[in-house]
Amino acid sequence: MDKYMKKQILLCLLGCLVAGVVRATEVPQVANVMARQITSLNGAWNYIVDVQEEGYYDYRMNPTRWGFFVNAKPQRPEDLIEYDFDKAPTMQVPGDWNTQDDRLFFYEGTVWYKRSFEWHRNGDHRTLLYFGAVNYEAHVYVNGKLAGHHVGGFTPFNYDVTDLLREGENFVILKVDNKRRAENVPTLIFDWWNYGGITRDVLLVDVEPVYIENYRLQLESLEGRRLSFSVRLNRPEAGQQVTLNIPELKLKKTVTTGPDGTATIFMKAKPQLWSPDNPKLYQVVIQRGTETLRDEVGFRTIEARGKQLLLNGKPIFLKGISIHEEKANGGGRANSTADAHTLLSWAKELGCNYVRLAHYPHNEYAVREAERMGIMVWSEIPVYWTIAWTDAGTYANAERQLTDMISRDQNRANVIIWSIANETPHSAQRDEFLSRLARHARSLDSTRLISIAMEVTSASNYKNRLQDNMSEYVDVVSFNQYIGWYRDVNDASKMEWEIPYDKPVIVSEMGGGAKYGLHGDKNQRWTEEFQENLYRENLAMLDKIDGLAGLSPWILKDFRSPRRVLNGIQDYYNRKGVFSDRGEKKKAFYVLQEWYRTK
Ligand code: GCB
Repeated sequence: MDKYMKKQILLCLLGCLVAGVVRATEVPQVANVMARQITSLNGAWNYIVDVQEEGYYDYRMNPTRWGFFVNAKPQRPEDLIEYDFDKAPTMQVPGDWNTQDDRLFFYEGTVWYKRSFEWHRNGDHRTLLYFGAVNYEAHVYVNGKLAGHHVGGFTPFNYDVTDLLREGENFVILKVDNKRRAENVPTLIFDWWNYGGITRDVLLVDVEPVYIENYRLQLESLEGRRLSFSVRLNRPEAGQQVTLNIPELKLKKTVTTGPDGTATIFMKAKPQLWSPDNPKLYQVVIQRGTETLRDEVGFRTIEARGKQLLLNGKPIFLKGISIHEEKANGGGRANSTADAHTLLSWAKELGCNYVRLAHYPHNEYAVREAERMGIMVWSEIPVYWTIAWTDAGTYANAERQLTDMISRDQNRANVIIWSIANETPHSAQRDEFLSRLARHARSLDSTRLISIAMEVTSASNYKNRLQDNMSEYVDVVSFNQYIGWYRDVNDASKMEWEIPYDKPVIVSEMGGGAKYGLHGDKNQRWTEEFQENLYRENLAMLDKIDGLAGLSPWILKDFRSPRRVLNGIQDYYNRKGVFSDRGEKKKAFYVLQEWYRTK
């Protein structure tokens, strides 16, 4: 053994002693991940479908130390190992499993994923393993060791895996489980496809020991055009200098972090304001030593004044449409700028300046593409229907999803509303849960509006009155209503609305189903004419709502749902799209387009 090797071994032993057991740690989400030093682990991953979780539990249902995550290989000819990732088929990551393997179309359960990768130490740098989203529950293993466990299918998470990595070849294995459970968020029932798998990007992120974890750059107020910039390092380190540079504004400022590793600065500037008519974004460069992050940031204000919504101080009407994160043609989870662009172009053609990204945080590409296209966004977490209101773990899970959604998108000028729930049944426990969430959202971000999709499901004497204890916690009062579909047909013209709150009103859903190409009388359900008439009657009714500030009908495109079983019509699609699942326009599209022309 030469001297050099001896030294290496000694160092290694010392490292192990200091670190105790070698392990990974979950670290707060790194913001603006695409601007970092990244290596993509997207592509073909081997997978094993594990219906009974044989790769995790032994035959007495105890978690086994010899699970699939160790990636065992026979050492001798007589060795018994009943799985082999390298002989298993592959699927594309990111991507849902349901549309990549016919056998998995309806599957809800566990699938194991594995891929190998090369890694080389980069001085004292750290390596984070980042997932854009995994639906729903993920156990992540690196070289056979648990890196971490995550629940929640639509938000990013990352682990510092440096201490689990070795020079050269490494492997990462995931156990992904999308079984529905009562205490999950969303819970057992929800009206969309439970696409399972590693549905968003997987990246290795190379960071220095100290790095910029997140930052926030925004317009504080229109008066005096004050910008604020705050930055947070990954650890409480004082004296770090961070420079913000916005060349087009000739603005360059340096801040020094305090003992908690954060710094904030206010400055005067006169940026052009971001708006749907002029979605102006500025190139921004943030630097700390040798670390450089680039971003595109827009500046605007959004506020509610009485029943008015003001963008940059001027009243605005939100001409919207709701969207699920499903590919434009043929379905499957969407996860690319191109996917987003197609859907958002359809919304634009409809005349939209706004979209409701339902019912969970969509991928970052979609939010950014909407921002470039001048489309405002309502972003929400899947606190949907019958959540387990009294379960502490459920609350913690919802709060975590809310936190991660906000920390990912807090610099997006187009995101104007955080919504924390959809159509939840009233009760004291639900009020407690939702008011806590609303307060939490406000504590994280006081610059955007908070809403909840409430509901009105009946009216006495045709008088619809919105009544919800949560109204005092929101800035914008929103509700879903289905007159003409779940409620009486053809009585929209008789309906009156009373919304007893001095806040802007958004109708967050309305609509009805139609099968593209099915024609008939306007009273015949499932025909395009029925849906067209429903839109006509509803839009005329909405015009009479005092304080109506926006609308996001349900929905842009037919989307997959296991609850929609009517043969020959639904075939596991919710047919309320104004586009079919293949992107064909239904008649209702033109009614809505015409109405938006007048707004
Ligand atoms: C709703 C839900 C939405 C459903 C829709 C429907 O109120 O918010 O998720 O898909 O109704 O089609 O019933």
